[in-house]
This record gives sequence, C-alpha cells and structure tokens, in this order.
Amino acid sequence: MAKTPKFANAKVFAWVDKWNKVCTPDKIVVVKGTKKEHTDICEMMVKKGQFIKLDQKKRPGCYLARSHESDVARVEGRTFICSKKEIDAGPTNHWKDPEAMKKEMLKKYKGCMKGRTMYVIPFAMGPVGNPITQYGIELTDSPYVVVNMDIMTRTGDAVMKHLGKDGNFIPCIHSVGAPLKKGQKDVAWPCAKKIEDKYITQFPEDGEIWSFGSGYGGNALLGKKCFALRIASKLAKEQGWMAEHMLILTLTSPSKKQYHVTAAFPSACGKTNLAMMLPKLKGWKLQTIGDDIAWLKPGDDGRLYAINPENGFFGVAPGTSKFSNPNALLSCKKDTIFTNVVLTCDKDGKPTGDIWWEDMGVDAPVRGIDWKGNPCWRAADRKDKMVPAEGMTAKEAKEKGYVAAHKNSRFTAPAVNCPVLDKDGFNGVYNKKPTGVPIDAILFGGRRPSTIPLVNEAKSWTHGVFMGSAAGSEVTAAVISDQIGQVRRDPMAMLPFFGYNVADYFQHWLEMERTSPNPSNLPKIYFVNWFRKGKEDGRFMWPGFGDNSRVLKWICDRIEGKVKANETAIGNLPFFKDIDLSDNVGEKGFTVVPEDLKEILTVDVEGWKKEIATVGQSYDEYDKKASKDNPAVLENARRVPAALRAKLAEIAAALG
Ligand code: GTP
Ligand code: SPV
Ligand code: MN
Repeated sequence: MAKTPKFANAKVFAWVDKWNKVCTPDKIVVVKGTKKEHTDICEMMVKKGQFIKLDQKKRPGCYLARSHESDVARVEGRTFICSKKEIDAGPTNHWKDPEAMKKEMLKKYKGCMKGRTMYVIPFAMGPVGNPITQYGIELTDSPYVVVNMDIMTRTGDAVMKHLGKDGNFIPCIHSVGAPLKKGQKDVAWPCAKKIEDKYITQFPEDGEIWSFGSGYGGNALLGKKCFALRIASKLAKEQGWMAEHMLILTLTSPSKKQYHVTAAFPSACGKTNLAMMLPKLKGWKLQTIGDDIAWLKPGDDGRLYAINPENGFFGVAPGTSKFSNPNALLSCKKDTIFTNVVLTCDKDGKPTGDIWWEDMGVDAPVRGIDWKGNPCWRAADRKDKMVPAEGMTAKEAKEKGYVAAHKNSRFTAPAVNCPVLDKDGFNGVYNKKPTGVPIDAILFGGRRPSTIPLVNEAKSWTHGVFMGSAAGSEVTAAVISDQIGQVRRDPMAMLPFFGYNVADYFQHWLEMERTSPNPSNLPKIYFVNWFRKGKEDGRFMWPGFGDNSRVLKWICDRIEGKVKANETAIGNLPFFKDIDLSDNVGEKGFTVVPEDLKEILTVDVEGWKKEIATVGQSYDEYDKKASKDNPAVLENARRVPAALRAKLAEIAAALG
C-alpha cells in the first residue's frame, strides 16, 4: 500500500485515504494539471504500448488508443441510481439499495489497484471560481482517464487551491478493475471484460460516484455524464436550476443581433455538429460554447442563463468531415486523443502516423490498422472505404458489417482548439459578468426517419415540456445495446442520465415556469428532426449540417415576430416560403430538395396519431413501473404530471 499524501482539505484526505486502504495501489500521484505532466503521462503510455504517438508534424500532441472490444461505449444496463428508496430513482433507472450496492462494490474494489498507480484528479465542472461551477475529486488507476480528464475538465492545482481547507466537492472513485500481480505485464486496455463486472453507480443522496470495470468515455470520465448530468440533475432539482444534455451556441444575425440557443439531442444525434456548424446562409455567424452539457440557472429577469461545465469535446469520429463539420476536424488538429479510429499506413503496411475514419471526406489510406488492431486495405472498388482483406470490395465488407473505425470511436479535443469558440461564453461570461449566457431558444430533437417534421414550435412552455417528454430517437452506437436503430422514448435526451425519478424531472421543468419571476422571458421551445428519410429510397430528406442554419434563422425570425407560422394540431410549423433557400448550392449532395422540404413541413396526421398513442404508452409505463413497488405512490404526486397528460389529450383531440 502507498502512503496517503497530505492534503490541506480534510475531506479530500479522508476520501483518498479511504480508497488507498481499499484499493491498495502501489503509488499515489496527485494531478497538478500542467502540460508537462500531461505529456509525460502520454509518453509513459506510449512506452507501455497503451498509446500510439501520431506523426507530430501532422498532429502535434496527438495520440491514438484502442480499447478492449468489450469496452467501446456507455453501459446503460450496468448504470445504477442508488437512492434509499427505489421510487426516488424512478421507473427509467436501474436501482439498488445504496448500502447493498456499496457492500457489493467494495468487494470488487478490494485490492483492485495492486500493481497500479492511483491518480488523484482535482477537477472543476465550469470555469474555476464561476458561481455556477462545481468541483470534484476523481481517484482513478487509469492514466488514459487522467489525460482525457485533463482535456474534458479543468484539472489540477488551481482546483485544489480553490477547494482550500473546507471547500466542497463530489467525491468519485474509478478503477478499471484489473489489478496486476507482481511482475505481470500490463495490457493495452485494462478493464473488467465481463459486462456484469462493470458498474457505473451514482449515489445521489451522498453525492458520490463509484465506477468500476470500464475505462471508456462516460463510464470512466466521471465529470461528464455521472456528475454533470446524473448527480447535477438531482442538485439542480433541489436548488431550482437545470442540468441538461444540451449543446450551447451563439448565433449572430447579419444585422449583428446575438441569440443563444441550447439543444438536447440524444447521444450521437447531432449536438457536436450543430454546436460548431458552419452556416450555409451568408451573413450568419455561429459560435460554440459547449457541445454536450449545459447547466442553466434562472436569473432575476426570468431568463435562463447557461454555462458549459466541460472543457473539451468527446466527439463521435465517424461522419466528421470537412463537409459536415470542418470546425470539429480543426479542433482535433493538435493535443487530441483519438480512440478506436484507424491508424494510416503506407503501401507496405508501415504506419504513417495519421488517423482515418468512415465518412471523413478524404480518401482512405492505401493500408491501415483498424480499431481492433488488425490490418485493413483501401477497398478495391472505392477510394473512401476500408476493407479487412486485400482486394475486397466495399460492398463485400459492408455485408460482413465491417467498419474500420468503431461506430462510437471518438476524439477528445480541447475546446480552445475550436476555431469558432465563443470565448466569453465558454468562460461563463456575458456582458462582463460571470452569469453564463441568456438562452433565447431551447431545441429538442432525435433521429426520426418518419412522422416528426423538420421543426415544430411549442405554443407554450408546458407544450414545450410536453415535446421534450415525448422525444424519441433511434438508439445509436453510443451505448452498448442490442436495440441499435430502433426508436425508443428518450425524454429530453436524458433517458440514460436522469439522477432521479423521471416524473419528478418533468414536474421540475414545469416548475421552472411556475416559479419564474418573469415567465415571458423563458426561452421559446422547438422540436427539430434532421433525420427524416425517404420512404422508397431511405435517403435523408433534409441535407442537415450547415443547412440547419436555415432552421435556426426561422427560429430567430419567430423570436423577433417577423414571420407567421402554420398553427397546426401538433404545434407551429414554418410556411414553406419562410425557410430561406438562398445559397442552396450542393456540395457532396448537401442540397435542399424543395419537394422534400414541403413534405417534412406537413403534419402526417396518421403518423401523429400513432406517435401520440406511443407517448401515452410511455407515460403509462412510467406510472405503472413507479407504482409497482409502492401502490401508495399512485395516489401521490410521483406520476407523469397532469399538465402533460392534458397536453397529450389536447393534441390527440385536435388530430381528430
Ligand atoms: P454524443 O457525443 O454521443 O452526445 O453525440 P452528438 O449528439 O454530439 O452527435 P454528433 O454531432 O457527434 O453526431 C453524430 C452523428 O450524426 C455523426 O455521424 C454525424 O455525422 C451525424 N449527424 C450530425 N448532424 C447531422 C445532420 O444534421 N444530418 C445528418 N444526416 N447527420 C448528422
Ligand atoms: C453520449 O453518449 O451522450 C456521449 C458520450 O456524449 S459519453 O461520454 O460516453 O457519454
Ligand atoms: Mn452526449
């Protein structure tokens, strides 16, 4: 066992000391947060074969990691909310009694860091010192986690100093769950290989996070989903603010008026892309504040003010190209960690130190090494695909379900790399004050191949909350699941991230209006869908990406009261003539087809009747599950709020 170092903050000492005794690491290192320390850890991982150093001319400060095949995405089935009462975790979460869970997990943690170093990462969610910012201490035996946390959060001495002697923080413990025997050689990606040995556990009442067995993304970078959404959503409910799975962007019109927009889309449904989109419409400027998480607090004026608690982007690699998201590509030019993408090689199979993924918008390298570490070749028939055997065609590879970069392969890039970062907004500053930025519009969305129109404006706050509660989306590779591609309900894009009962969460959204000092200053709410598909050919009916600026412009026009809307049973839709189609020049097929646009601005009445029925079923399901363990609950307030039921009935009636 290592000696527990001294800390000025007694609570920090107690947390480190407790886990030092349980996990018995060989060594303890307190993360300082310097660039040199970051590089030293990366280089140490290169030596151990856990990182591949990329060509430092092409990609300075960049490294590639390949994860174990069992450890490629979030594990929702092994994610737990452990409140004392099951009803407080609610019907959408996996629940276990906190004491039983701690007992079970402590057995796993016993001696789990043998042969490894325990890193103590002090981190801030938000700019250090900002009144909205919260702090955490993550203990981990994964150097991969340390260098990713360096990018995704503000880490190190500045945080420890800010905590001082008695500053408060969310204590987090993480282990990959792979102790080393004396002399045992480490593997490239240590983790617990069996899914049932992985645990992503939140204790919302103690404000603690315990994670075991996985080293990937939201499972292991505990500031992200575990803290900034699950734990923070609970704090936010108690304290009257909101923690949401939302990007934040700043939009400036040709007349230099600024708007701030947040958008909640489920995992791998377009937040990073919208957050740094290059508008197709001339004269419009878009800047990024955040791409995944927003914390919103009501101001005295009734507006909601938002900060991005993160410090970097953990972005989906496949599909990111100079056509779809040039600013994301530029964000990973330097100081970026790539996970599970392709390493480029020359014609003899020798690595050339760059990276590639599907739909990167550049020719595939002649040869490469795929995310599993196996050789791959440029397809015989196409320049933009890689195949697992020399001479194979792209079609043959597709039939085998082969992809060279994992579908949930990611880049971890510092936000400051983003060429269109709104620096003030990112630093939580608005009008020289540390309030965060005032939000003008909130968007909900999802991947919906049918029924859901391009954009739909809520007629009231309650209608907007209803829209969010009714959100559904196709399941993506961001989660390990056997339901990828199927539409599931994902209220407010928060299904995997609620830290408490979903019905209470709906109620909390409604309360934001009821308790507002000026409800008329709340943001307007919209539902968007970039993913409608043609019935016959399965092509996307909307070009998406930079063309989404046309929808944002319509939203600004509505905020300004410049255009009327088509007031339908489901909400306010744009008139065709009000979607600006200027500069509709195609690049890589990204062009608006007017006939398609007309169709996706029309209410599909039959589709919507089914949709409303499905939403009603999801409400019934929440209520039924909530009452299973405690029939008394049914009589109380722990149900889908009556106001949302009423909205559902109202829309159903209007559809006829
Ligand atoms: P998480 O990081 O998992 O929360 O995902 P995200 O919501 O940030 O999704 P992201 O922007 O990374 O997009 C995921 C995938 O959707 C990528 O492959 C994108 O190319 C694709 N995508 C994003 N926006 C659009 C769009 O407007 N139209 C279409 N057709 N695809 C899009
Ligand atoms: C998501 O799944 O929504 C992500 C990636 O943003 S992860 O950090 O793994 O949660
Ligand atoms: Mn996300």
